[in-house]
Amino acid sequence: MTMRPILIHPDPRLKKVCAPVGDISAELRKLADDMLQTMYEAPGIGLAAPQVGELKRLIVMDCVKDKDAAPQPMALFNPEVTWTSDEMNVYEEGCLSIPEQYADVERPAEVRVKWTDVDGKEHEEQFDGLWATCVQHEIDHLNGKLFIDYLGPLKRQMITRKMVKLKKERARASA
Ligand code: K1U
Ligand code: ZN
Repeated sequence: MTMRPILIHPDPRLKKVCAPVGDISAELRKLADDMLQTMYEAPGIGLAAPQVGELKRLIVMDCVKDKDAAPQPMALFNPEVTWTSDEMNVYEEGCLSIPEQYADVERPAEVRVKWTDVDGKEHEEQFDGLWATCVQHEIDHLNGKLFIDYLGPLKRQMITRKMVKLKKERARASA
């Protein structure tokens, strides 16, 4: 497994609509493994392929927060929301492509999602709690949408300016 660098906002690749994947090849399975390792190392609870520069419809997640509980890694190819609850939920979200910035985002509390797994098997399941928030955040990435797109223009602009500064500092430090 290989750690992949995570793109930082603003980056045009984070604003693109990603392409569906076809048959699940060994190369795609390796990408899913690399993304899971990258997510665990970050650390994070989710990661979408465009965050590592791959414009493909693939997300990974593990929302088990209890360190003593068994990990529950998931890789979802071509995930699609098929149902959303009327009940909404607010969660203070973060994003590995927008480090150290957090904001409340309101989303449906429960969602049903269908996807293809690493073995090419189709699934459809209902998610709630943090899993529901995370799967929606990750599917948004596949459609070029970031959690800051739910905020007002001033807050979004302030966070974007901070990220531009952070990227300049990181570029200077590694030069
Ligand atoms: O997509 C991403 O950028 C990953 C993001 C997922 C996410 C977080 C919160 C709400 C919705 C989606 C993260 O994982 S940010 C880091 C994070 O939440 C976390 C890090 C360490 C321990 C627990 C959580
Ligand atoms: Zn994110």
